[in-house]
Amino acid sequence: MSVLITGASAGFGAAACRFMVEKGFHVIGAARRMDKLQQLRAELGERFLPLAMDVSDFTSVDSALSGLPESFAEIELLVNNAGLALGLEPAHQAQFADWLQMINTNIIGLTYLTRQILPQMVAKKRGHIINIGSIAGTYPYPGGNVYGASKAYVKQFSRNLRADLAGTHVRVSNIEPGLCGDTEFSNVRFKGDDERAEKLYANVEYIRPEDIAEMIWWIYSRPAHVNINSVEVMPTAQSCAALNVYRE
Ligand code: NDP
Ligand code: 8X3
Repeated sequence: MSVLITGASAGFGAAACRFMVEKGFHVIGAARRMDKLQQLRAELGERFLPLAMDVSDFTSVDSALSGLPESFAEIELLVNNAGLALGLEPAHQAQFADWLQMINTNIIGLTYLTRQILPQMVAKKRGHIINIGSIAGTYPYPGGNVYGASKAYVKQFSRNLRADLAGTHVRVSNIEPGLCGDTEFSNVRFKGDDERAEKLYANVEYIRPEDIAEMIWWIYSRPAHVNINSVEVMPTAQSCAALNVYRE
């Protein structure tokens, strides 16, 4: 019995791998950067399997899944965490290539991996898929355009999976975090402008990857008859502002 966590080379994914290995699981950590995953392997030992996988590439996903060692092959929990935001420009100025990469990763990648893993869960009548959505999937903000839309997909896909999986005992949950620091999220979004990324977290008690890792564990470790559909979580310092009115 194993746990497969995508986006394991940084942020939430790496923290979740640490947490689940500590809880005694065999954990597969998937990402594109194998050097980062190998570092995690050195830290976590043989209960951690580093797996090179680009979730946006079907061939990469298929070949990664095909060679799993026996002790990792039976996946009990899939954490669809790999994802990214690129840019914060308004829609008419955004790079279309950025939009495509977000769609291919946050939507297509998550959907393909889910489709590949689900049959083994349904056949065993057990399993759990935890998707990592975002508050951006619910609350629009300037520059959130395709990123927010991709997370709205994750929200509705999660709900529809619940509908399809009725009676299979397979659980599906969606975690929707707000501002979380100590990850590479904003460094990636701002394409290496680390100063801009850093400013976003200045003087804010943000959520940390370990908080999300603990949430994953909590959701998974509820009794089998309890399905946490979704968890929306923000730092206490973050809340909703009034709707914008533009005045000429
Ligand atoms: P990080 O940038 O720290 O981590 C993202 C991870 O996704 C990396 O391990 C990266 O690995 C992996 N990844 C990106 N693209 C691919 C791909 N094509 N194939 C495989 N792996 C990929 O970000 P976070 O930990 O903050 O974010 C994790 C998830 O949480 C994302 O889905 C994000 O949208 C979501 N989220 C983040 C929030 C935040 O404020 N930080 C808030 C709400 C949601 P590699 O580059 O090695 O492939
Ligand atoms: C990440 C949170 O608010 O930057 O999903 O979109 S936010």
